[in-house]
Amino acid sequence: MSNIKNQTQDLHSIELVQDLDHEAAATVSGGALDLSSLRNGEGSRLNNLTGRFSSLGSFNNIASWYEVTGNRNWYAWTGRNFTGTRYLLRAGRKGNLGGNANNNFESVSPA
Ligand SMILES: [Ca+2]
Repeated sequence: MSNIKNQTQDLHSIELVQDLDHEAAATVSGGALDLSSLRNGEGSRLNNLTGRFSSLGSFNNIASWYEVTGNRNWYAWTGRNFTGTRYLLRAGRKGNLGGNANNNFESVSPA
């Protein structure tokens, strides 16, 4: 089981995420993570995360969409304190979260 917990799932390789903007450019240095409670960036937003968050607080298990601005990848975990299944959120990408990733993120960190 430990190898499953530590496995990183690439959202764009398992087809759970619809890539909304293939032209998104990863030209901004640094970068931040945005999350929203509903698909397509709608609903409540948690914007401009720039550091490690061991818990998303009131946003735990709510995110249904993400956007990574800039040129730095991010990780998101289904458990608090960077536990559970880890997902890779690629720099410059955005998309809806599907399957086990939807309404399941509880901690995030730059990769
Ligand atoms: Ca949601």
